[in-house]
Amino acid sequence: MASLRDTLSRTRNSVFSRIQTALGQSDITDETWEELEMLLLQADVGATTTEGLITRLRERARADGIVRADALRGALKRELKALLLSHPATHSFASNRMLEVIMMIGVNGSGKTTSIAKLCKLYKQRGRKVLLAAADTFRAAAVDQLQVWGERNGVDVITGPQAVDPGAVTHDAVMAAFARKADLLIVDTAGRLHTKHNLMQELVKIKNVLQRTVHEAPHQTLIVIDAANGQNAIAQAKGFAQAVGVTGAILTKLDGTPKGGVAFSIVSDLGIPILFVGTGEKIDDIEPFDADAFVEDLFEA
Ligand SMILES: Nc1nc2c(ncn2[C@@H]2O[C@H](COP(=O)(O)OP(=O)(O)O)[C@@H](O)[C@H]2O)c(=O)[nH]1
Ligand SMILES: [Mg+2]
Repeated sequence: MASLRDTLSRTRNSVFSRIQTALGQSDITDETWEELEMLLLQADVGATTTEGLITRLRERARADGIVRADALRGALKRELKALLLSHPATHSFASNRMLEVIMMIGVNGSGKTTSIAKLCKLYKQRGRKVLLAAADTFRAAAVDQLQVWGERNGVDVITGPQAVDPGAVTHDAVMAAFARKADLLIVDTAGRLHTKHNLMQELVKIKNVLQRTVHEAPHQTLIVIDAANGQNAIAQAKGFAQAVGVTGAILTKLDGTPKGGVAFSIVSDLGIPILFVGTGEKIDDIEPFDADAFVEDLFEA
């Protein structure tokens, strides 16, 4: 199982270690701020979030009388942690609900189905009775993929014939969840249709089915974000959030990208917590997001 520290190595080596160097043993000059800004942008922290960070850091430096660049390191770490903790993740592995429903959304290839398999195992290990709904009916392969993961996890997957209305599959899955006394239903959805508008309409339909059939559902709507998509992913996520609302994010593929700084943009620009990070392709390659460890691992030499 890949550790978070290993996973972040590309982001750390390509950007955050250079931030350490930029905040070296010299006095703070305009160049210090410019370089810091450039590096944060390179890590896909995003323009608005970077600007906010720099402003707060400048204020802190002024207030604390910080003149040496290396003295900014601690202040920067504190600001980054505070940013992530502004929307803290709550990991409710236990639930008092008769049936909890998680709806997974995100663009094609972001890692929805893989993340569902990983979550399925995590929740099952914690004693939950999990059922999966294959509501990505657009591609037959997507249904097969979920079924394979379901079998490996010993969990039932509710499917329909191909090209069936995903709302109908969702409805069947809810009924099956009640009948089989499952206490967690995870709904897989499509990430691409003929047009984007159709996709959003389809997601709204799935959500409506859940709202009609289960009290206060969906209890979580998680957007799966491929870290390698960087700032593009933020723009896409805004579209999803507008259509169906989003309560949290799963940040995948941190292992292969220098764009891990997008985590800060997710929390700050989208205003949602990151619940889990994907650290590889295997079933155990997932970790609950820990803001403190994330920032420490980014800077650790
Ligand atoms: N390296 C890495 N690959 C991942 C991760 N999560 C998913 N993938 C890979 O990304 C590809 C697309 O994943 P999939 O779950 O099918 O995406 P979906 O279209 O959103 O359902 C697959 O090859 C996965 O193995 C991750 O955290 N790290
Ligand atoms: Mg999929």
